[in-house]
Amino acid sequence: MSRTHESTPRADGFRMPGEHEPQQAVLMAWPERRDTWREGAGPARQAFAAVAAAVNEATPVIMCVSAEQLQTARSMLPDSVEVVEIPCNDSWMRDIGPSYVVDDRGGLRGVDWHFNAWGGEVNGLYEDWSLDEALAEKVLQKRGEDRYRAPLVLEGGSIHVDGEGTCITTAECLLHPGRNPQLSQAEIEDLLRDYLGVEKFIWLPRGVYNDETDGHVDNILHIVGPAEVVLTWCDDAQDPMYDICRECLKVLEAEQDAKGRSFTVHRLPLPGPLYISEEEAAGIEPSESMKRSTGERLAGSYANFLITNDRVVFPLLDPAQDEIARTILRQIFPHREIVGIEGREILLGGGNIHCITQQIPAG
Ligand code: KQY
Repeated sequence: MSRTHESTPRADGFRMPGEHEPQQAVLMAWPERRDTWREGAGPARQAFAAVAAAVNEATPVIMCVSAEQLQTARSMLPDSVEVVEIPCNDSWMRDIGPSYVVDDRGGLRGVDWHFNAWGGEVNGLYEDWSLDEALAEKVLQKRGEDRYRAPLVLEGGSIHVDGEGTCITTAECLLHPGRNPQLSQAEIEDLLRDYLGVEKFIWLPRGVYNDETDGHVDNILHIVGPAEVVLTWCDDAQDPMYDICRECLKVLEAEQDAKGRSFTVHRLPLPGPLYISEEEAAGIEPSESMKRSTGERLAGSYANFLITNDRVVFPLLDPAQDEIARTILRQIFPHREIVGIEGREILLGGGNIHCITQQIPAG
């Protein structure tokens, strides 16, 4: 039985753990939208199934699926992946699922943020996000987990935490008028302090170039452990990413985490640059708000990986860079298996492996 608490996680002694901490399961949602996923979402389903299989070897996966897709999903997923009937408007579990918080006594609760399709009336990507908005509560109810309803529009991909009091985010996203225009930066920090149990905020100026989420932090940087991050890096001075990653590095070098430690910053090469091909663009059904045209720059990044128990599952995006990224990740995570999964189809939808997964901590 799930109960909604009127207090806040901080008041009740809860905090959001880092992704590097132990996990009991990983949530995902099955892709269907024809204006996000090409060719009726068939290739995306293969990609999601491959990610689910790779994650499931380290951590049990729970896949949320609409009634219409139950049979297809069941037939494409390993038997040990749990399939539950919970529909969504699109399939970015990081952004629509609960952000889990834990306490010191093994307690586990979910934070249910408001969701408005990455910008609502201002620049949202679709008009009806009611199923996405309802998903976190349905997941918590189904699992019998307690809930906090946070009075803030926020996607899980727009924050990273270290579990030790630090939150890294981007000003481009959290201060965008499409989210919480009535709140100041200080008021947003106050709410995040209460709902994530953090003390210290690091505000990166911008996320990856041409990212339709308004620069989610999870596409440019990943916290890999206390005071240690990977940052997407670009050495081509002609590329818009050149300045963006240097601005981020400057902030990280000038800041300390909540415990006063300076950051170790590992650089991950940028794949590509990657662009939508004519064939890919032709397979996506046109819609009002999501524009997909031939030659458009894709917001590809190796930083969009998932850390899940003894594995790191990262997107393969560019044969010229994939092995370099894998080698760097191996050095950063010597005790975890580094598994690469084809990420192109997920990237065409506007995100990658971190964006389609949401870990449930061990609690
Ligand atoms: O970056 C993410 N966490 C999600 C990407 C959403 C893309 C919507 N088309």
